[in-house]
Amino acid sequence: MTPTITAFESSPDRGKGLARDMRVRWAFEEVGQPYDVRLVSFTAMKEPTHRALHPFGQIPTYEEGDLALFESGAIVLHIAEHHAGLLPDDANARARAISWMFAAVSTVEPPIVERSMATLFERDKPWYGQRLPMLEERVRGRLGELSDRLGGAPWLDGAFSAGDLMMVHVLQRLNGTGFLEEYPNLAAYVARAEARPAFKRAFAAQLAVFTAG
Ligand code: GTB
Repeated sequence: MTPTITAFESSPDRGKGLARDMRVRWAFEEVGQPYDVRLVSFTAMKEPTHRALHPFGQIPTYEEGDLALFESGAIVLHIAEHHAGLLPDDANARARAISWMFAAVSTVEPPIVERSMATLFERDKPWYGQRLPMLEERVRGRLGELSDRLGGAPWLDGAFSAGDLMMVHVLQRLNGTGFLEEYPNLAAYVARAEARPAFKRAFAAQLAVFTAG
C-alpha cells in the first residue's frame, strides 16, 4: 500500500523546502518508497478530520492502512525502520543514529526555531534588540558543539543515516542567515546532503507544489 502524507497546500516558505514534510519526502526518496501527498489548507488543518490524524492540527501526517502517524521525527523513524538505507544494521550503530535524530529535533532545532520566530514575529517588540543577541548566541553554542563533533567526517556517525537527514533539515532553516558559514564543516555537511539525488528529488517535489499553485 502506498503511504499518504500531508503537506501545506500553500507553504509560507514558498517552496524552499523548510516545512517538515520535506524530511519525510526525503526519507521516502532515500529508501525508494513511492508516496502520495494530500495538500491541506491552514483552515482544513484545524478541522476535526485533520485533527483526528494530528492532535496539534499541523503537517506532516502519515497514513498507511490502519496506521496514522504525526511528528516528522517519528514518521522518518518509521520509514527508516521498515526499509533498508537509513539506519545501520548493527544494533549499537542503529541506536546511535536514532540518538542523532533526537538530538536534531530536541537539542539543535529549538534554539534555531526560537531565533527564527523572534526575527519573524518580534521585531517590533521593545525587548527585541536585547533578546536577539542572546538567541543568536544559543544558536552559535549548538552549532559550535555540533561542528566540533562532526570534525572532518562526512556524516555524524559512519554512513549517512536518518540522523543526518534530520540534522541537515534542521540546519537548513539557517540557510541565508550566515550562521552556517561561520562553521565551514557544517556548511559543507549541508551541501553534501543537498547533493544527494534523493534530496534533490524530494526538494523538486515540494517545490512543484508551490510553482503549480
Ligand atoms: N514537531 C512537529 C513535527 O516535527 O512534525 C512540528 C510540525 C510543524 O511545526 N508543522 C508546521 C505546521 O503545520 C509546518 S512545518 N504549522 C501550521 C500550524 O501550526 O498551524 C514548520 C514550518 C513552517 C513554515 C516554515 N517556513 O515558512 O519557513 C518553516 C517551517
